[in-house]
Amino acid sequence: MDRWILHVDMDAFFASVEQRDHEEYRGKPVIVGGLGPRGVVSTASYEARRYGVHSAMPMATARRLCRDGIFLSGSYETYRAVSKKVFSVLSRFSPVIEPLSIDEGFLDITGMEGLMESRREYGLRLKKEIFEATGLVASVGIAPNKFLAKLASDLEKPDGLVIIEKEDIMRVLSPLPVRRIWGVGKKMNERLALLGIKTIGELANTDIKILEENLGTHAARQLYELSHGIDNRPVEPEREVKSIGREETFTEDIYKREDIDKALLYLAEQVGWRLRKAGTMAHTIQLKIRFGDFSTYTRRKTLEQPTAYDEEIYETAKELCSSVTMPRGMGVRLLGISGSGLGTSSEISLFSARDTQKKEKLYGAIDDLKARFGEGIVTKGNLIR
Ligand code: TTP
Ligand code: MG
Repeated sequence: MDRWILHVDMDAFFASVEQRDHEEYRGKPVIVGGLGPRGVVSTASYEARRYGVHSAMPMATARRLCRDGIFLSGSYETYRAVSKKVFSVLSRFSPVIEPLSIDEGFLDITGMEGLMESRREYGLRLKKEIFEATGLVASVGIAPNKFLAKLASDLEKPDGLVIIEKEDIMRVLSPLPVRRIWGVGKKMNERLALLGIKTIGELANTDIKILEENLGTHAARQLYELSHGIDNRPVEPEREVKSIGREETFTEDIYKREDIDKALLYLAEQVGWRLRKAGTMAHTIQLKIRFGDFSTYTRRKTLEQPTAYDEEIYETAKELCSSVTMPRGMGVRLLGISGSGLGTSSEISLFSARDTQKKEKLYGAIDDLKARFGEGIVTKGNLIR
């Protein structure tokens, strides 16, 4: 049976929620992100994108480009609640859903032809039901695989619905820049440019041997397949993300306990922020430590209750760290913290609801600050205690 995959991605998600909730923002350039001196843009409404504002841009640049913009720090708790509603609509459309982030996911709709008049009808209905449930607009792509479905949902954003039929694959792919291939980042883009390959069509027409020689077998084969629109990855409901982590190699090895603790706190805050951003919590905390001689140790601890809270992650990491014996006279070259055994917060808030609520409030405030001052500026322990 032919596979059919649907990818759905909300349009200008955070900004659209703000416009939905504040009539006075509608039709105006709305920019959500860190409002402090080092803040970055999380997202911008399509009105703001016309001024050249986009995600990950320094807020200062956005302010310069869009003087009349509405600048907001946003509210993560609200976005997460909306996200839940979106996914509950999705669950009515397929039993096989792979969430990719707070506002996008894949649905395997293979063999569901019986349930719909056409694939277009299916896509339209899904968009309509999302709108009815949330008041927000989504873009949808439907194609024979994940790569093409994700690409399709982006082709006519906002309010897009693009279906890529088998016979259209190469016509759609060929003119697109290689950057549009999922997984081709800046570096790969540059390496391909050195080979004179700019478009997906050019990549598809390049001898696989040349690719293998220049990019390594693994990457070459993968790119070759994707450039021909081939992608056999299944939609994997369980395997959303297995772990969320962050590590740091220091420019100079660190020796002092105090500096190690500081680094651990920084990492814990980053991991906590990322967990909360993904709307999840971790049951197991892992510490990785590498010394000056490159010897590397990992230690893990499974907590009684999952966490997305900075100080719990920090305390656990500190405990794990003290269980590693420092080789004499050796400094620490790298530290890493990650959380695994992830669960959605809805499963998790069943535990000690009261405690969780209190903490969620506090962390809502911390995340607001982070959004305002940028992820880089950490609130440090002061706020937590
Ligand atoms: P995206 O789906 O990448 O962006 P978007 O929904 O705002 O816009 P588009 O119409 O292009 O899909 O990300 C979803 C949300 O995740 C976004 O609204 C804000 C958040 N986000 C960040 O906080 N930082 C980022 O760098 C990106 C890309 C997204
Ligand atoms: Mg989106």
